[in-house]
Amino acid sequence: MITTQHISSNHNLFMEYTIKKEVFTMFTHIFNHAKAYIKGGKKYPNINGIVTFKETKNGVLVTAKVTNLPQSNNCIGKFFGFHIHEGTSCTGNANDEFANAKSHLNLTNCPHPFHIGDLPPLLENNGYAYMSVLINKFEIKNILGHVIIIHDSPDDFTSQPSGNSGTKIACGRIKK
Ligand SMILES: [Cu+2]
Ligand SMILES: [Zn+2]
Repeated sequence: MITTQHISSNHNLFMEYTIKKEVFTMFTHIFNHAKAYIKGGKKYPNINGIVTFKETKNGVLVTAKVTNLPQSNNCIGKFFGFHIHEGTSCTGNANDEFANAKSHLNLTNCPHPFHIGDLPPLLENNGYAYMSVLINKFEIKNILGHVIIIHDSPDDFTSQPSGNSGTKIACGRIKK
C-alpha cells in the first residue's frame, strides 16, 4: 500500500538524484571539454571546421572535422600540417596573417615532433578531413586559450622547429 510518506520519500530521492546528476554534468562540462572553430585565411576563406577536445581517463580525445580544404591538382589525398600553437590570437601581419599564432605549444622543452602541440596531419577527401586521435601529453587546461593551425604542407616530423609545414592557412582559438 502506498502512503503519503512513501511518495514524499521517493520524491526526495528523485530530487537528490536529479541535483547530483546536474552538478556532475556541470563539472564535466566545465573541466573536461573544449572546442575550436576553424576558419580559413585570405587564400582559402571557405575552410571551415571544428575541433573538439574531450578528457578521458586515457588522455584527451581530439576530433577534427574540416571542410573545403584545397585539393591536389594531380593526385588524390593531400596532407596538412596540424598543430596547437602557443599564441592566443588568430591574427598576424601582411607577410603572415596568422603570425601571432607563434611557435608550436611546447611546455616540456622538447624538440619537434615532441611538442605538446604536435598533432597528426589532416588528410583531405574531396576537401573534407575527419580525424580522431587520443593524446595523453596534455590536459585541456594546458591548451585552453591557445590556437590550432592548419598548414598548406604536410609535417615532415623531422625539420626543426616546426616540421617544414609551410604557410598557415586556417586557424581557430581553443575555448570552453
Ligand atoms: Cu603549426
Ligand atoms: Zn612541433
